Amino acid sequence: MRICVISDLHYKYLKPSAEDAENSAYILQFLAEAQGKYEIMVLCGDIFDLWYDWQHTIIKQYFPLLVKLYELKESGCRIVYLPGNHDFWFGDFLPEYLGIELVDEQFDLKANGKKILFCHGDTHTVNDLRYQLFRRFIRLPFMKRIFGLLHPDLALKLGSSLSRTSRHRKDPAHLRLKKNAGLLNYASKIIRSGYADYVIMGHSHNPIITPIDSGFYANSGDWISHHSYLEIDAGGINLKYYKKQGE
Ligand SMILES: [Mn+2]
Repeated sequence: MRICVISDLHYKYLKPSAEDAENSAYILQFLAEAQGKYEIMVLCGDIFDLWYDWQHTIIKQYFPLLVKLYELKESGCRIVYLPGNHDFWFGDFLPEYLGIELVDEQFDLKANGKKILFCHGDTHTVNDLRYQLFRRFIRLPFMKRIFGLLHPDLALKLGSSLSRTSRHRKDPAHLRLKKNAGLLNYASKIIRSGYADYVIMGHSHNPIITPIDSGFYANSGDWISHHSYLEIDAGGINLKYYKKQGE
C-alpha cells in the first residue's frame, strides 16, 4: 500500500505574501500530481492556518486547496485528516462535501505488515504546560460555539492574531529543540512498547527519519520552508522534497 503524508502547509486565508502564494502554488501542483500515486493521503495536521466551517459558510480563500483535495479523493485516493494545533474546529464540511475522513488525535493503520501511528505531535512536546493549558481551553465546546457566533470576517481577523506562521517567524531555537526532543521521546516510547513500528508526526516543521530499534520515527516537515513529504510503501519510509529551498 502506498501512503503519502503531508503536514504543516499552514495554507493562508489572509492576503498572502509572495512567499505564501509560491508555497500555495507548490502544494496545489503537488496534490494534482499525487492523483493515481497513492492509496492513502494522510493530512497530518496544520494543513490550514485556521479551520472553521460555519453552519452555512466556508472560508473562500481555501477554495483552490479544497478543489485539489476533492479531485484527489475523486481519483480514488482515501484522505485521512488529523487535527493540528491550527486546524481542529471541524464541522461537517470536509466529511460531508469532500469525503475526507476526520480522525481524532491519532490514526492507527496496519499497512505493508507494519503498525503505523500518525498524529500531529503538539501534545507530545515537553515542558510546554502553558501551551497544553491553552490547547485544552481553546478546544472546549463553548469556545467553538462562541467563535461560530461571530461574523466570519471578525472571527477570522481575531483568529489571524493566533495563527500567524511564516518562513521568517520561526520558533526560537530552544523551543524548536523542545519540540523535536518531545516528539522523538514519544516516538521511542511507542516503538519500544511494541504499539507501533512507525510513528509519524508533523508539527516540528523539521523533516526527519530516525531509526529507533527496529522501527522508525518520521516527521513530514512543512510546506513553508521545506516542501517535504513522506512516502510509505512496502519498501519502508522515504522522506522527499517537492522543491528544495533556494531552487
Ligand atoms: Mn503544529
